[in-house]
Amino acid sequence: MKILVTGGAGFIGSNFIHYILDKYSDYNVINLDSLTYCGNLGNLVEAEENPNYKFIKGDILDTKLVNSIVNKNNIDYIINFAAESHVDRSIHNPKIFLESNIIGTQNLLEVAKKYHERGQIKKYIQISTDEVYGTLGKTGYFTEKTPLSPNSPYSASKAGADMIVRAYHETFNLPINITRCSNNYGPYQFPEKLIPLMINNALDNKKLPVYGDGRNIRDWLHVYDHCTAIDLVLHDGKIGDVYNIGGNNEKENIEIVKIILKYLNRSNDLIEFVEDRLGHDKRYAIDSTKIKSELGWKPKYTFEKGINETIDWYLNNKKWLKEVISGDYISYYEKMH
Ligand code: NAD
Ligand code: TDX
Repeated sequence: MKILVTGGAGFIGSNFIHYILDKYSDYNVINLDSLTYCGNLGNLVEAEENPNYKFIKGDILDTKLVNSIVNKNNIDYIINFAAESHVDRSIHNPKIFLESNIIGTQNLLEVAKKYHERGQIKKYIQISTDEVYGTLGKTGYFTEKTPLSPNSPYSASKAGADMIVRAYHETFNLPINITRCSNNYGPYQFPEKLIPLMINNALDNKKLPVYGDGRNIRDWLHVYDHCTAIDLVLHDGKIGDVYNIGGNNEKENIEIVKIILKYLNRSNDLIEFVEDRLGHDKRYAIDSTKIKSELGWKPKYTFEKGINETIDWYLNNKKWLKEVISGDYISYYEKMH
């Protein structure tokens, strides 16, 4: 297989590249990433030494570049991780979300379509999110049949992307899959997201900003388990289908923050309740029956094991953390908090 991974210098994409290179010694991976504020080649140090891996700096909006990469490297699978991914940033500056997430996706689809018609591209996979379904009340789960009802500019842009992926399948017979995963955590996550932000602040004895009353619920999955699910969809996913991925680990944000503080032996006094996020979705919960029963997916991590390992990872990778929180991160953090 020759796989074009886009957005592979980000959190999930880099974990996926490590996973694929470790598992399949005969697969080639090309990583196309424009290295935005959260794209980081420091996530891929080991991959750089692997002859089956190549990095290309560039934008998924650059049609000519994407076209030439697919052509020259005989790419047969495209997996699109590239996106603006942070809800808070989408509230402050929505436009770039529409550009990268929707137009960028359409650009990749157009190239995929061209090379599918030539018999080269076998499948296009869109990495989407449970946030496209909107928000849940106290009960119920998102299934693949739940209507899309996104609430933030981020989730609206991801839903728009999903719709255009679906349209390329329905209209042009492009072989596609869409995966919709719940909140990921694990190594290499940029510390603007809840878990690494709280770990980083606790280590620095800084206040931990909890939005609203801290009772919003997310369904957490270790990034490794997301990677194993994408691997199954890549090989066995039924053409045209959507697969939900989630770990049945529903937690209130405040619970997570307290778990982190306890593990790091810091006081709950560091918690600071701050103004709520605009349009803050109350609860996400994924029904992953389909991927479990059709593709045999089974997550490996319990939340307890995953979060402890993740906190240890950040403790053992202070140099990585220090590098990503220098520069732009400081001005972003000061603006937001
Ligand atoms: P991330 O922000 O850590 O990484 C995104 C990567 O995409 C970065 O390396 C960035 O440089 C790159 N990128 C952004 N715009 C680009 C462009 N126009 N051209 C080329 N590269 C570009 O995000 P992540 O958390 O790793 O998420 C990856 C994907 O998974 C996203 O599509 C996101 O919507 C989806 N997702 C994330 C989660 C989660 O919990 N993090 C859950 C479900 C789905
Ligand atoms: O400082 C904070 N304080 C806080 O209370 C931050 C950054 C977050 N929160 C809350 C907001 C959410 O309820 O924690 C929860 C998780 O927030 P994020 O880490 O920003 O994730 P979320 O908004 O749930 O979106 C994530 O999961 C789905 C990813 O960022 C998306 O890319 C993915 O699609």
